[in-house]
Amino acid sequence: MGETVLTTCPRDCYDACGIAVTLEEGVITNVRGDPEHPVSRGKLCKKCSIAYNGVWRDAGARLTRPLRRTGPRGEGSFEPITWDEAISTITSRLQAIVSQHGARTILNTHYTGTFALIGFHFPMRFFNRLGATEVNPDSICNLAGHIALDYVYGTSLDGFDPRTAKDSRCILVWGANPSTTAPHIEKNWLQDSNARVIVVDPIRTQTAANADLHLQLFPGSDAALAFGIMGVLERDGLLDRTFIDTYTSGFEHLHPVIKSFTIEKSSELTGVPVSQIEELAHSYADGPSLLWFGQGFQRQVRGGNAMRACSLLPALTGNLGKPGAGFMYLNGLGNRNIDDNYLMASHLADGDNLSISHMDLIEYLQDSRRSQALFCWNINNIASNPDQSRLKQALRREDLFTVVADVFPTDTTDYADIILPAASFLECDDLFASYFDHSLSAQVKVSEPTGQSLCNSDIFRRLADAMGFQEPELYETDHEIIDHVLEQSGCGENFESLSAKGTIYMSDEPVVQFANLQFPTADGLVNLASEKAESEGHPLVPEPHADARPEHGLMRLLSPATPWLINDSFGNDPKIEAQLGEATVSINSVDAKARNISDGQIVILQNSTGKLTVKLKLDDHIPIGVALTHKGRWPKRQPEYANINVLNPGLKSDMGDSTSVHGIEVEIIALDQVSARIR
Ligand SMILES: Nc1nc2c(c(=O)[nH]1)N[C@H]1C(S)=C(S)[C@@H](COP(=O)(O)OP(=O)(O)OC[C@H]3O[C@@H](n4cnc5c(=O)[nH]c(N)nc54)[C@H](O)[C@@H]3O)O[C@H]1N2
Ligand SMILES: Nc1nc2c(c(=O)[nH]1)N[C@H]1C(S)=C(S)[C@@H](COP(=O)(O)OP(=O)(O)OC[C@H]3O[C@@H](n4cnc5c(=O)[nH]c(N)nc54)[C@H](O)[C@@H]3O)O[C@H]1N2
Ligand code: SF4
Ligand SMILES: [Mo]
Repeated sequence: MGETVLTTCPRDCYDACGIAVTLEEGVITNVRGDPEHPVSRGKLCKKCSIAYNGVWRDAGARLTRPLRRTGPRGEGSFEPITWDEAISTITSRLQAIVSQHGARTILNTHYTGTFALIGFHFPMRFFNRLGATEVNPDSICNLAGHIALDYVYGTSLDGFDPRTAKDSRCILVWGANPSTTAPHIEKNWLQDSNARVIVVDPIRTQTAANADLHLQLFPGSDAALAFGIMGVLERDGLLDRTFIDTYTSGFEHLHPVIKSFTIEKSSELTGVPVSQIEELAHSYADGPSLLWFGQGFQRQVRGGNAMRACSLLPALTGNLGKPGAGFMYLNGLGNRNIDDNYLMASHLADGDNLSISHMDLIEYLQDSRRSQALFCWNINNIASNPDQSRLKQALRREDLFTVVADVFPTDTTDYADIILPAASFLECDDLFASYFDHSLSAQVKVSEPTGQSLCNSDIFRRLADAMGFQEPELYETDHEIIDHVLEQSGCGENFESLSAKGTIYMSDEPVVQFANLQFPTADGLVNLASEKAESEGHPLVPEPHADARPEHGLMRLLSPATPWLINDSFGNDPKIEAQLGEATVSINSVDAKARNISDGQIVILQNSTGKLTVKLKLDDHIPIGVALTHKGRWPKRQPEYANINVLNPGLKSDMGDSTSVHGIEVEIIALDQVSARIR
């Protein structure tokens, strides 16, 4: 009989599944779900069952040694070097850059390759000390929504405890697609609940299809829908006046906007029938109701305004501060009494460290006065960032020194001067804190790092040492950090006891969100109107906005998650690639007919940013004017060396200069029509 070790999946996923790894004589033979884990209940998602027993355990597919580039940037020609050579090459170059150009010209890009606490945060200690410019990680994902919620509630990271759903009569899922992005939560929580489930999404996702009611609005019209709902609440006497008077401020500014916007206008702008807007308003007001804000709907040009408008609903209906009520965007570390400033040693930054948006990365890379070096770790920028062709071009700059740390040889590592091999989550001890609930889990090392790969923290300890940095925070060991975090959290576990359990909850009973009805805003109330927002260039109250529909035959292109990939991770697993098949775009047959294209045909998606060849699929559940594809393929494994981000102009949303990737517009043309044009 083999040995079983419990650990946790550290991907950027709501589920945070418990994993049981089986070993025979110290060798991993199987990676599967932990039967005792409350979310995964013995099963991993299909992508992880394949990849964790496939490419993640295939030493031949991994980066196993530090590498130095030998050919042109992007070509992928490298030679192995020792860690000492790699570290000394990097530090001598960084030291020269710091003295000649300043540390700010070193750009630090990173995101959620691993979302484990140390693997995600510890390298920031090095960059904070260095004084590098951070490319704000959330600006490629969810920053607009964070800022919006902050204006209204003073926090975006204090979400509901999902266990409170046992007291809910209604669960409203707004712009999230758990059937894909949180498959176990969809099955074991959402479908399992007795509450009425309502979904707001332009796509008839499986979550929407399973729901009791699906409002299929046009992308970018969420604020108009939210104001339509507010109109019904007002008209039908469903506003909770006592709650509004006691716990909110600014209603006098909001009320005229609600009154001046009609439900019919909301229906016209969103494409949602009046009856459905009324039905949603009545079900939601008849709480207790939960509201789950996904990250999809704020990736729009006015995504911040949309989040702000939707986030008024809990306060206007008194769906706060009681069991079964509340909202959730993301649950932050504070719910576990964990301080991310400690994890990142934020105090090592001298207060002057620059932060820029991913939407501005290319502009910085094109300017040698603003960028001399680029670090990429926990991120595959070429696959996930906007404006892929221009990004590749920018990375070819001869005098830009690029260092990439990854587990696999990605498109981005192909552009590195030095590649550093990172160990996988199966090879490092760490902790994991779910962003959907209030749990805390152990990530347990089950095997030695493959080849010469190192955990992220070890890589940056070595770099700090070679740079001659003295601060003790840079050398705190993983186990010292784990012990400190567990103690601060007050969970009563040490790493050994937590590892034996896998996952624990911080309390036995569900936590009531905002139980004391005090909000961390300036006045302690829910800010229906926000002077802070106004002082930062936004309207005092959110607006009932809807984006203009695309014109001149263009279509709105959405590229959310696929069930087969997690961002761009797993895009190199052959079995997963076989499941994905060739890249497709799905549209309504009405749109296909108007363009004289048919199911299965090869088409070109194009706009002023780029073009991509894909196969057409017809799906009459997709609204007219909308096209659906998915994110995450590895460009270099595609026939045109490009994925969907080759079409992404990188427009900024209204808050935080954040991504508006779901605001892309494209023309769709049949391949033979294109060649006819060329001839
Ligand atoms: N078109 C389009 N583009 C999008 C989106 C979209 O919806 N549509 N979504 C956006 C969103 S929401 C996000 S969050 C971003 C995500 O974009 P990324 O952060 O680039 O995606 P990931 O796949 O999470 O992780 C990136 C890399 O981390 C590596 N990695 C894994 N574990 C480790 C580790 O322990 N150490 C190191 N050093 N590396 C590791 C993986 O191998 C992978 O190459 O993409 C964005 N891009
Ligand atoms: N399988 C899988 N799981 C993942 C990921 C993955 O790549 N694959 N990525 C992870 C990451 S990084 C993140 S950020 C989360 C995100 O997970 P979610 O919060 O679920 O967000 P998305 O899947 O990006 O988009 C959710 C939905 O938003 C819809 N949407 C797009 N535009 C609009 C709009 O204007 N209004 C409304 N109401 N809806 C709109 C899309 O149709 C989509 O169904 O998922 C995580 N989980
Ligand atoms: S990616 Fe998500 S669903 Fe899949 S095993 Fe990891 S945590 Fe679970
Ligand atoms: Mo994300």
